[in-house]
Amino acid sequence: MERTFLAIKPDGIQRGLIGEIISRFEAKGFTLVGLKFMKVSRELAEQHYNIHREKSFFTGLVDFITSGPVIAMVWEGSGAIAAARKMIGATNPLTAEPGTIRGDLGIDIGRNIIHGSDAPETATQEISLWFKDEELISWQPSLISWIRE
Ligand code: DAT
Ligand code: MG
Repeated sequence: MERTFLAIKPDGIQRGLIGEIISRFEAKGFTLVGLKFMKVSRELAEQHYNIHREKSFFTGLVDFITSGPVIAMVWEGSGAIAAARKMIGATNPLTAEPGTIRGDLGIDIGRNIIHGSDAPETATQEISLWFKDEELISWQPSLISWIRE
């Protein structure tokens, strides 16, 4: 079963979108296996966005992600990584499709509400960067047979 790392960014928290966002992944049928409400250190933010270290927007991105609390989550399900990316939508909310989180709820690339792992390798890396093993809970929702054949 595939796991992906998702984080509701400070703008999503400030705008009161926690419930709206979590509801979408619950309704889809993915299983929540880890969640924490946390203030992100500069060190964690820089590690998380290490791939963008040389980009012009890197400092602004780290400033933004450390500017207020975030919700870090791990969700599980078949195809969860790619499906969550689809549900999140394109990086720029202005061009993200309606029906996606960014397309429905955002406007600005620097305020795009949510992060999602982009591939199996990054999902594994990000989950271990943000969560200790004991913070992840393996469980079977009792209605799973109505979601998965
Ligand atoms: P995504 O979050 O869709 O995976 P990414 O990995 O390319 O996008 O970039 C990480 C974050 O950096 C993105 O969510 C918002 C910010 N960002 C990306 N490109 C940007 C740009 N051209 N200007 C400002 N911020 C940008
Ligand atoms: Mg990315």
